[in-house]
Amino acid sequence: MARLVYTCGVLNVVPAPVSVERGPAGDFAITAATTIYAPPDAAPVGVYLADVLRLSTGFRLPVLHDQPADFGVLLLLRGPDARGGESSYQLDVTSRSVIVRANTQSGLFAGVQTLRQLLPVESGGGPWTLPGVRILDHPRFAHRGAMLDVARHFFTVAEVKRFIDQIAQYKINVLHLHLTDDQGWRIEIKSWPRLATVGGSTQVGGGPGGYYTQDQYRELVAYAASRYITIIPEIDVPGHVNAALTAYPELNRDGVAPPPFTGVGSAIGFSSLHSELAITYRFVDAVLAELAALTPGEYLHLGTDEAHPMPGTEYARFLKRVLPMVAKHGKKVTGWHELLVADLPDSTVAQYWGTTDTNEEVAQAAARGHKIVLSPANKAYLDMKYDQDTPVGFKWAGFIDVDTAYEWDPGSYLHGVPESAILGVEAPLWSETLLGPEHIDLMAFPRLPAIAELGWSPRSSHDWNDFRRRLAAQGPRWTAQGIGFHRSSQIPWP
Ligand code: TNX
Repeated sequence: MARLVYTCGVLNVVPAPVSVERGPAGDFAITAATTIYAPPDAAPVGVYLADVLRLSTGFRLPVLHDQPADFGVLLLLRGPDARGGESSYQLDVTSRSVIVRANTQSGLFAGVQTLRQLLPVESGGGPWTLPGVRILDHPRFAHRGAMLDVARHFFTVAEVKRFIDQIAQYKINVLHLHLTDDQGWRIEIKSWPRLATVGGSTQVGGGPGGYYTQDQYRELVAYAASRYITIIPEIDVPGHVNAALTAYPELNRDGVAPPPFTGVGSAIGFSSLHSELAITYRFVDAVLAELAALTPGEYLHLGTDEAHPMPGTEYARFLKRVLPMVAKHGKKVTGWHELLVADLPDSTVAQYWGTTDTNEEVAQAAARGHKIVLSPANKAYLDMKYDQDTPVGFKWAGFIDVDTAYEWDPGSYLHGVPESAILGVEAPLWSETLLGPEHIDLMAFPRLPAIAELGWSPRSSHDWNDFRRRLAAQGPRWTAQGIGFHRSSQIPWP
């Protein structure tokens, strides 16, 4: 692993690339006369780069699609270093050109994110010089996720798009949206319209809540896709369903709708569907059918956590009936690791949220061939407070300052779960205490980039002191982007 040290200074790229070498052929200055070449099948990435550079440098650089010159910025969908598979890229900077090579658009996009971080801070006024380097890079894990809970507090389409833009910079490629919970149902289901109109009408603290129409949701899916991010939608069943129960009395055993729930905390896990009611399965199947139709990605997330009122045998019976519905609608299942008690198709992915580094059920599932996404609550939960002074968040899984978020190895974290069983990592941001985007910023930054680095960078690059230094350099970028991050005392912010 080449250290990220460059003779004219130090490169501060997060996540750390696989290898960085000093380029012998000089630095490249972006000026008003620079052109971007992107062949037609790389054009979206070229346009994205031009937009990003317009915002930072003020230059409106043209994106050319015909014969490439050998100068300027070139995005090439051919001739990359073949080592890394999907999302791998090579970035070469010389005094004549900046060339990003990749096999896929998502690889070019990852290279563009690195390129952005080689430039001076957006608000600095230039000159816009890129240091001469050769970078070879590819991800360690396929799934590098962030989760946003839009159920406890609703976030608008614009707020979710803003979050997508933030996380894309750190090569996150999955956005898991927690769309339903006790406090709100946030996605329009046309065959069960009251889920959104009634179930979505409030939130924690009793505010007006909200929901996404299917058109708005499609807009979010498309926006994420334009950043090479796949949305995994979560419908949480059989627990965490109070909002649905308020909308349809017939989903309740006594036929009486409960009042809306706008609280938090100790009441978590109080609601449940009823495994013996036939309507329960019509409801779940209808929701999954519409959700699958809205989802280009492979997975639907079924929640499956904390269904406390439902006895274990019923829980297994419920899942046994519901799992084949997901397959019928052409999707694979992912869910919180509680679902491992059920008999599952091999393709089922379990998301581990426990706070211990041993879990027998997860280890056995990995041995049977299931893939695991790691979101250990005491490391990766972005809704935990940094320390006792953090104004929002919880502390049930402990305080999580940046070192705690960073100092673990997904490949060897869970006893008996080998690296080959790890699909990736995901940082969940639960929103019981988050009142708006300013709280998303505060809790996600700087910890989300720490989890993103664990998902992308090779184990051999793991180094707290080096990470702190690189992370510190992101601070002024966040300020320039209007991200109100937490100025953790562990990081030497400039
Ligand atoms: C646990 S982790 C939950 C969520 C809460 C979160 C708060 C999991 C699958 N369930 O319902 O929002 O804790 O930190």
